[in-house]
Amino acid sequence: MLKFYYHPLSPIARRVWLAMLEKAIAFEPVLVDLKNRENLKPDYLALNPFHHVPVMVDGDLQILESFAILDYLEAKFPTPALSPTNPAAIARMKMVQLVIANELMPQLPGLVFSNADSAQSKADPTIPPKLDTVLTFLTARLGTDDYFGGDRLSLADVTAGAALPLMTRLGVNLQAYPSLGAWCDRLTQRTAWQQTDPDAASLAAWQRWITLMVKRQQRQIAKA
Ligand SMILES: N[C@@H](CCC(=O)N[C@@H](CS)C(=O)NCC(=O)O)C(=O)O
Repeated sequence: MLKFYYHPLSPIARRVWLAMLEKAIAFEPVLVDLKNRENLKPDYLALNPFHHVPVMVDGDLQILESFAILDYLEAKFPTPALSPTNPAAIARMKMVQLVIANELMPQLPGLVFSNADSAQSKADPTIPPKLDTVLTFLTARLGTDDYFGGDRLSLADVTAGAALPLMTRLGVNLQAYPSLGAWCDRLTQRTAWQQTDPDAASLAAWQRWITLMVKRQQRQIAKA
């Protein structure tokens, strides 16, 4: 059986988790305790020398990098399809996936940090300009469709959907992006999202931990 090394609060591991649930793939979950640095132990470093989750093990095959895992799952378990076959549609899907990875995710620690005292309050409607650029791009990509690929869920929704609904829980207000807000609501009604959504206490604990990490990093940069 597939072995899935993950942490329940990792939005990157959640991409893989969501895809497996949507495809009804059987897997054995292995929780990697990032807070207690289990990912720095030699056994885990042998699986992923970059000490990240997720990792997928299928027999002799060890796969790191969430997008490599998603592509493997799609090739091995093609039904139900989470990837289109039309070249332009594939390009549009990959574009959203990579914008999430390269433009949105680097903003997450800063959002966690700046909203550390107001998680879930949604009190502050201010969207930083860099985040606005991503949300405007995603709004344009979605258009009037239900999903990024049209009327069917794809890896673009899985990737964006592992991050954006979480960001709204951390205080990002999507009021100015109503179609994205409706898309978030559509996803969070799905069983896979409900099964993987962190509870409020775990989210708050994770937020405190990320805040500590960001502060530690800032102190190290100031010392250097
Ligand atoms: N490019 C990697 C990034 C994975 C990643 O950054 N995972 C984070 C959790 S969201 C992690 O494991 N952080 C712990 C660490 O780096 O020590 C992927 O897509 O799989």
